[in-house]
Amino acid sequence: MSPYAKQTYSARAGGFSNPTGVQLLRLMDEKKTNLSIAADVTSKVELLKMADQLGPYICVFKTHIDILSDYDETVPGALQALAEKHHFLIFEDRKFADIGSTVKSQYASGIYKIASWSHITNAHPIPGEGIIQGLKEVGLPLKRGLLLLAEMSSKGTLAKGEYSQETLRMAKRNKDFVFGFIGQRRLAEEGAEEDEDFLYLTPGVSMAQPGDSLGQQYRSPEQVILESKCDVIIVGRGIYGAADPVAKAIEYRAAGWNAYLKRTQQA
Ligand code: S5P
Repeated sequence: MSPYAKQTYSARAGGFSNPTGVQLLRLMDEKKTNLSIAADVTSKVELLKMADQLGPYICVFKTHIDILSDYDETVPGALQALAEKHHFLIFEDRKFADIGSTVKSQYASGIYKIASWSHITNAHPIPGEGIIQGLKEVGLPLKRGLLLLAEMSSKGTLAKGEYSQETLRMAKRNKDFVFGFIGQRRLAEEGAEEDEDFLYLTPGVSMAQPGDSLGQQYRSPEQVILESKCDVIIVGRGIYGAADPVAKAIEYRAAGWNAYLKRTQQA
């Protein structure tokens, strides 16, 4: 088994240089949760209500801020206040994918000014390493952290094989800023043991559905945490689409946490 997957989250914190990565690892053990909610709603009232109601059960609140139809500049402050109240990190799932110079402006400026309020964001490695450099110049002074999309949950994804391998190598060269991946399994360089620790945040999680009509593919919390040795389950419709989202979040949190306990207790 991966040498890192056997360890507790907080024991792994020492191997991380990015402050957001360290904070997340410690927070998960303190709060006993490896659940992230994908809050894909289009109204700010609903978004903030979700952050307040589900906040106690999650480690990361994942947003797509550009799908809000009534966004205004009070939203980031309100989200930050809830992050402090409930002790979670905010992850704007922006999926940057342009040249370094452009993503720098997209991250710092525009209507959303993502870097000013989101602890975590993510990027596709497709443009090459300049995308990390550009985002880093904005994010590192603010102590932010970046995730690279190494693999995707959707059917037919091109992010696989050598693409994922090169993504891992890019992350290794930028550990000050990149603390993990969006991915479906832990990665090691081909033919080698895992030699550096990263956090793996994994979407495509549902205990009820195998997928949706647009190519999403789901696995269970056990498959993600126990079999694939990922660290955080990201759940969207499986929670906010339920009749009682709080009860569902409690269920997913327990499933994710029990799988983690089993994994760390395995000899
Ligand atoms: O590979 C991916 C990467 C991401 S970040 N597959 C995904 O589904 N996501 C995101 O996770 C997606 O943008 C959405 O916000 C969430 C999954 O939502 P669900 O409703 O299918 O659980």
